[in-house]
Amino acid sequence: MTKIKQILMGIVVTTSVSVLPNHSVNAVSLINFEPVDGKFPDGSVAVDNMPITDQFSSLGVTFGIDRNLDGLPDAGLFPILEAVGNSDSGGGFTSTQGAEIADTAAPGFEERFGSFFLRGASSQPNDISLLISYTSPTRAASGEIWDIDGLEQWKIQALGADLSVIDSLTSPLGSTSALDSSPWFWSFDRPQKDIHAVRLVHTGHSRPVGLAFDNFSPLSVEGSEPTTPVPEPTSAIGLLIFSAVAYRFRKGT
Ligand SMILES: [Ca+2]
Ligand SMILES: [Ca+2]
Ligand SMILES: [Ca+2]
Ligand SMILES: [Ca+2]
Repeated sequence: MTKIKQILMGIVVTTSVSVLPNHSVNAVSLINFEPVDGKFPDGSVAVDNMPITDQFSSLGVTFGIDRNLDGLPDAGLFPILEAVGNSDSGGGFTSTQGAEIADTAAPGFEERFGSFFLRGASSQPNDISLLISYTSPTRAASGEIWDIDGLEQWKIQALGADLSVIDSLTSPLGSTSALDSSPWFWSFDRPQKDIHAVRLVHTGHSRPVGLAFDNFSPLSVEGSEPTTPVPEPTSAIGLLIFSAVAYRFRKGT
């Protein structure tokens, strides 16, 4: 075996072996703001009106408010955990389901909404600019804004490494959609992991205005995850190259 062939074989074998175990794709995680046994992943007890910051940092994301739109969380401003239902004066949105009931999902959406969601720091437009910052950039994400009605409209922005906008989605205008007390699903699915933060900005003319945010999938588009691990195409390519080189070597060419 010539030296070059030995090196080439080594490279191909290394490539194949290192690629093969990487078929587990993204971990499936969904932040629906529903505590497990009353608690969030950091061990804190979930209660109505509590500020949400780093309770989900074990999943690689932290929550803040970006009032000045610089891509960084503003000191002292936090989104708020809100209990479904009209239990206190600090609420998220007004539902017109039957009567003026606060924070209540439309019929058929109750289970999807659960018991908690995320609202803004106040009902002023700048105070509901939710910012989700990543520890490591992601390729994809999805989530829901609930109860887009009246003059409400949103932009969902993906921020890059320098915290400038690299991708943007626009919600329907409230008055032209049927989203009262129900979710509007949005998602980013990009070719590479270049999303360093996601920001929600209210661009409509509703005053005052509320944010109702739920079912955030930080690392993938919810529902797109394969249920069984499948080998990546690169594994097959690696094996093909390996086979070809091995065949050529065996033939002594
Ligand atoms: Ca800011
Ligand atoms: Ca409530
Ligand atoms: Ca409340
Ligand atoms: Ca929920």
